[in-house]
Amino acid sequence: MVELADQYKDARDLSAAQATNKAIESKKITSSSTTVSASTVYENDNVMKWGTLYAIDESIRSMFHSEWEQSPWFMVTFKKRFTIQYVRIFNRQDMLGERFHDVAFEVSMDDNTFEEKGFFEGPGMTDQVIEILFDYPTIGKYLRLKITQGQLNTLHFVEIEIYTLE
Ligand SMILES: [Ca+2]
Repeated sequence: MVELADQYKDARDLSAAQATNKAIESKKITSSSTTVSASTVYENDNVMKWGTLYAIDESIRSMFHSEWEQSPWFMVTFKKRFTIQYVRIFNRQDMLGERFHDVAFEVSMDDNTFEEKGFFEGPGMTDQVIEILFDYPTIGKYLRLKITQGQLNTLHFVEIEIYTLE
């Protein structure tokens, strides 16, 4: 695993490489290839306002928001196995971006055994775009984000994008 500063550097290097080298081709997983779930949804499961689908609706005006709990999580289930290259999170836009902290990015083949492949210590900043470059190769069918520190947390962000090698 690399430090955050290195991850940003790597992400920039990656973008530069992609611009000049077509051999490195990453592809965004489309929402039609995924289902999304979470430990909880804010305001007593108010999915119309805070539901998991708002994390993948390609709008930064809508947000997924969990309840307050110790280790809230959000999970993306793919229709098939992918080699995940990096994940981009669009943090909350209006305020309270610091609530996104100590987030483990875990990958699984079977929804049973998860392995941590990236970590964002944070705390995040409001309106921040966070990119987590995964160890290579990271192959999986499930991707889970989970807050791992503290007693009372809520997990929220406006959008998640997952990029894979095909
Ligand atoms: Ca959204």
